[in-house]
Amino acid sequence: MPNKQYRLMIFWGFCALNLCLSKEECTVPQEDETTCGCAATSRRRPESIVEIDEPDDKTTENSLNTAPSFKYSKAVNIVDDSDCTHQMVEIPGGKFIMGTNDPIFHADGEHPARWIEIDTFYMDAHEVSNAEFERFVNANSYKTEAEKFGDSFVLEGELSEAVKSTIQNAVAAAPWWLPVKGANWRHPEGPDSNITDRMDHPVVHVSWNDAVAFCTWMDKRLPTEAEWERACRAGKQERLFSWGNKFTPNNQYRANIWQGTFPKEDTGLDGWAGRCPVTSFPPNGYGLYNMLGNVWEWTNDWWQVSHSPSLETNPRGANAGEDKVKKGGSYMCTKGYCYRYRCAARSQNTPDSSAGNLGFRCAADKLPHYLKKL
Ligand SMILES: [Ca+2]
Ligand SMILES: [Ca+2]
Repeated sequence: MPNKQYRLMIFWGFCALNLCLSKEECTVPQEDETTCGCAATSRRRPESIVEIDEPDDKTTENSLNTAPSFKYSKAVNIVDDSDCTHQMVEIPGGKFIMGTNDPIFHADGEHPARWIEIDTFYMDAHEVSNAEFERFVNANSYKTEAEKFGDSFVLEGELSEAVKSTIQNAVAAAPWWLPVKGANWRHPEGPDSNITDRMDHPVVHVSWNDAVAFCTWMDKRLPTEAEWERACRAGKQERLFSWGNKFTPNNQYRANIWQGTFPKEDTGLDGWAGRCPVTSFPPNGYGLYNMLGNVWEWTNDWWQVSHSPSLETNPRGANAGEDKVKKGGSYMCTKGYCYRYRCAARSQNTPDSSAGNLGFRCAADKLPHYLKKL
């Protein structure tokens, strides 16, 4: 029943907003760096995995979300198979400026600012949740790539000491990422974790291939990078964020990122240390939640870093490549490490890669028959 779904979304949003607003401006590290490890969690780059010389300091403060979280039982969040909570928003077609002439990361190909023309399309109002992904898995007996490979990348600080002690390798460019056996969407922080109380959180440890399978089953598809950026900008021209250029207007957080010293401690000043429910924080001008922050989102495009400055209509990225584009940054981003929670920012991973800060949302040319217009 769409009404029931809509009420559920409003309820999530209301609860989350109460917790997330009225926080102080975050203090951001000023370190200038470009290798935050955003793109380091790739399966097909085995040279990026190195042996850990010595066990890390066991006194490292665990930055797991220890704040009280909203409790939602599975039963509350699982609806009939005929029901789909994943509402979509109509994104108006037209011209907009994609990219920026003031790139933070030149190597990422954030530039140049160029005019793009996009047809009207539909975008999921929020990141795909665990509840939604579970319905897909149950209906199709689907196994994610992380489950087939047997592991996925998890932030070290989120692991229990027991799991951490079993790990011998780390990502060379970003040693806070550990390949963890048994980490997958049901066990996002390793085999001794679960999602029972986080069914309204974004699904993570899903590869691009998993995301495509889900969207296809939902009679949807992944957005192109241009569509994603159009949706992120929500009609605002040449702004850093969906809402403007100030990250915390009126001292209110609009996105879930990291506060504190990365990767040691996430103070959760924005209300969340770790991932948050998919309808937390105010939506952007198009009604889309968490386009920036919370989890990175896969797009359909192959990665490329040079772009034509000329007007393009419905661009679809490179014809082929090794990596797919992901957008929006995640709860692990800070200004000093991975200042990529900006609409123009981008990063990449191989299509079979997965990590604890990488999810997705779907797009569609037409509203699927089972959804009603918001
Ligand atoms: Ca946060
Ligand atoms: Ca996001």
